Amino acid sequence: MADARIDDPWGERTPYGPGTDWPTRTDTHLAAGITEAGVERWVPSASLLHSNGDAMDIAVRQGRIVGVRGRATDRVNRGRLGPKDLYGWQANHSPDRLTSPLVRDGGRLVECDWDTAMNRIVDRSRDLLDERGPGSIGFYTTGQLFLEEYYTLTVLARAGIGTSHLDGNTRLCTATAAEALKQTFGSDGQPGSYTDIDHADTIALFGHNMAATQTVLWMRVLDRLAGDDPPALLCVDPRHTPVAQRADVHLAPRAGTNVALLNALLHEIIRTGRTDRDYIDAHTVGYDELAAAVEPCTPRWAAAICDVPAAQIERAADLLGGARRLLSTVLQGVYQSHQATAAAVQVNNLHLIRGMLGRPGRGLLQMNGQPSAQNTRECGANGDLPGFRNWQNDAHVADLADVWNVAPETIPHYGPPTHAMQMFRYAEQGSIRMLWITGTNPAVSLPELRRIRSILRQERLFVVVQDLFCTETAQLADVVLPAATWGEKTGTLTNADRTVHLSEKAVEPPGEARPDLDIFLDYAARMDFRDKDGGPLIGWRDPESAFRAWQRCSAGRPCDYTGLSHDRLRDVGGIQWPCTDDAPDGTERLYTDGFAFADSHVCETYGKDLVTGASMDVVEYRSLNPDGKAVLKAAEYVPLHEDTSREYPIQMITGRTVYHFHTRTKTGRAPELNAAAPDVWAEMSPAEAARQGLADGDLVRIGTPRGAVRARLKLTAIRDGMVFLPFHYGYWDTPEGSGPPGHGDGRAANEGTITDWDPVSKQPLFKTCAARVTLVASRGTAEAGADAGRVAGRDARGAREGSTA
Ligand SMILES: Nc1nc2c(c(=O)[nH]1)N[C@H]1C(S)=C(S)[C@@H](COP(=O)(O)OP(=O)(O)OC[C@H]3O[C@@H](n4cnc5c(=O)[nH]c(N)nc54)[C@H](O)[C@@H]3O)O[C@H]1N2
Ligand SMILES: Nc1nc2c(c(=O)[nH]1)N[C@H]1C(S)=C(S)[C@@H](COP(=O)(O)OP(=O)(O)OC[C@H]3O[C@@H](n4cnc5c(=O)[nH]c(N)nc54)[C@H](O)[C@@H]3O)O[C@H]1N2
Ligand SMILES: [Mo]
Repeated sequence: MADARIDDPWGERTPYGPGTDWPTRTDTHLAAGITEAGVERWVPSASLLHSNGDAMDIAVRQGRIVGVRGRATDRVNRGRLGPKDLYGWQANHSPDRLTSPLVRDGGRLVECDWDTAMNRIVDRSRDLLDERGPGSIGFYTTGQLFLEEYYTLTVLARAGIGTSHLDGNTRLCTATAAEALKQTFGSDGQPGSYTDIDHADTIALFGHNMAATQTVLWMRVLDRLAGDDPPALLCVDPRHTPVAQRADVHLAPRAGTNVALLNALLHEIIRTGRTDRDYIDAHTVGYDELAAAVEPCTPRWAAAICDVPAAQIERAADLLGGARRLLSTVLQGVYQSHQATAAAVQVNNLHLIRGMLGRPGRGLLQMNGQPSAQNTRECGANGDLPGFRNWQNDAHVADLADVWNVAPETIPHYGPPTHAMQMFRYAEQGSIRMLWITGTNPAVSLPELRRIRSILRQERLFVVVQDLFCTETAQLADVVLPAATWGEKTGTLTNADRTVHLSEKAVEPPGEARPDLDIFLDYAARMDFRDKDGGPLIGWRDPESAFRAWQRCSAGRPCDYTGLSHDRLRDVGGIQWPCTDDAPDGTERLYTDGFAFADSHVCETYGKDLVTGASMDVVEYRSLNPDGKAVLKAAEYVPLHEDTSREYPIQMITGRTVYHFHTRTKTGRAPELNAAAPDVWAEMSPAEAARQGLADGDLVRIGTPRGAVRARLKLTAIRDGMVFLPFHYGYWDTPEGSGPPGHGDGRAANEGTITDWDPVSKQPLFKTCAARVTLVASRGTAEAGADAGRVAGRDARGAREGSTA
């Protein structure tokens, strides 16, 4: 089926009706010349290239991965796989994998042995601890390791080093999902379940291009749409994505106006009396304030802000207000946009005032993006404490100290854990002097890259990068550690609907590459971290014992893992947490019976102001929410920080294509995926292009006050007044530097994005800034034609992805 699934990412339909089981369909891709009979072993795993948690088995032959097969018995995908799942594994065998550590000597990175590399890190850590204290060391991790690894990293950073500077790239990804859940329900934890798709009569996607980014989940929706009694679909996205193409109502607002739109939807639902008063009274606080806040937010008011016809907003409100089983999903069009948390919380509010939670089809998915972002958050590797503990609650800190057998003062909790954007600020200002980066490529993925590069290049900052490849970030490091990855190490990962999967080692890592867990354990041993009785702080040695240590830490918390084990996950496949003695098969939906995590003794936060981000204290929380109910929190719309101007007349948004994962370190090395989208492009509407004097295929420059990108222009169905850039493409294919020789423009969308973040979740704004798009060379001229061959190949396929109508 090789290229078929490039041309059609979703494959054949298996239609089904409401309340029935999603049929199975087993997707397989094996390397050329290999048949299933030739596979020696199938090793259980799950996808590491998105948050959907597609269960799969890895095909092994002669010590090499030779393909993958979806697991038909698993609750998540029932056998299906997406294009990245099918082809992405080939990156594991890429000849340019890192196979030994590197250290910087005389300005150059040179190969060395593990002792040399680790000793450099340990020496620097000790010096810094002596001279400047724990606040001089920071850790920036990812949403792509395994639970066992995050937990180990958290213990060594928070209790070993004693630093509050530990965060994940989940800050760029789903910090807002976590924050929105905390603000409304008191704790992180996905309320809904993917099985809600099987029951819903209405599905609403807010800023979520599910067709491209959770292809298997979209197959589930497509199969419902193809079956009896299909659900109605609402899409809120400024682009005419494949989701928009299937929608009954598509709202395409100006970027950054989600709060205005959602307030108008809430206004209409309340005005027309389609609220569930009994549910509101029994389970929520704050309704009167919410109703008063959205009272002036008429569809006409929002229409002027969002530039969406008022009648369409009313149609959307009808759909949402009339639904009996409503499932909503929210993702980066909200989380990375202006007023991120405020907007995401309004979707929670929508579900609460309609009583649309905790029943089949009545679900809410504040989505994740990365495969194990959920674990980063649970384990406290993300700027929270492990087990969704509340850093403001001394009893929670004491309990954690007990689990780790350290004094409570050892765990920094005098203020909120440092968020990633602030960590880079501290590194820029010079208080952080060592930054250990694991499984993320900030030299491409953080906003305003010129600034990021200059921070990472500083002589005084000691940078450690732990990765599979010599990425743009690794090239700026002082020490590079070669990591093993998916298929080469064992661990667990939890998807966006709380389903935990085991991913087992199938093959040996290349050269001297080592699992991230082994690297962290090695560092902890060399640093000789101790607990308060002088025993080793970290007593585990392998993934299974690390998992057991985590189970103890999770016990009694919302994300309780005590009923799980590697063995059970191997036998059963995916299981949703909480999984305990009382709920041995896991928990399909949270909040079927009230909001226990919102109790002031349990909750992960006492809440924040949605507009300013100011934190509340326990006294304020208890007076607002004495009985531990869900909190309805209103937010007023505030205008964009960087809006369009005469000089920068176009809104710039960034995002993804179905074929690539982030900075393409894996998908760029899988031939089918790379060929499908080999180079950067920019999308604009035909009318906007005409206004700017541009045409399809032109080479254009997208400039912002911070930097510029050169890209081929593609005319698509997207709002006028807007340009879209995929953010996948890092350095040009030259060995050195960030731009092609001869001109200073880059290829990464983040050359132009802004250093600005949501006041509540601290998630950066990748989806709202102002830009100017100018012609570099017309299509057909010599300069524009230099890479015409590649561009033609991409366009033929590009027509099926992204927003092309
Ligand atoms: N193929 C693929 N799949 C992936 C990934 C990948 O890199 N490639 N990455 C994974 C990860 S980590 C993540 S976080 C997810 C992200 O998954 P998505 O959130 O679905 O992806 P994006 O393309 O970032 O953004 C979604 C949409 O937001 C819209 N948008 C932009 N601004 C606004 C706005 O102001 N309001 C609204 N309502 N919409 C707006 C964009 O037009 C875009 O279509 O995907 C995951 N899956
Ligand atoms: N402009 C713009 N910027 C964005 C976004 C956007 O929509 N627009 N989206 C943001 C979002 S949602 C995200 S999630 C980030 C993603 O941004 P990044 O995290 O920077 O993206 P990746 O390319 O996934 O980087 C992961 C790195 O980890 C390495 N890796 C993979 N597996 C392993 C492993 O097992 N161990 C180790 N040690 N390393 C491993 C990979 O080789 C790769 O270099 O980008 C953010 N940046
Ligand atoms: Mo993400």
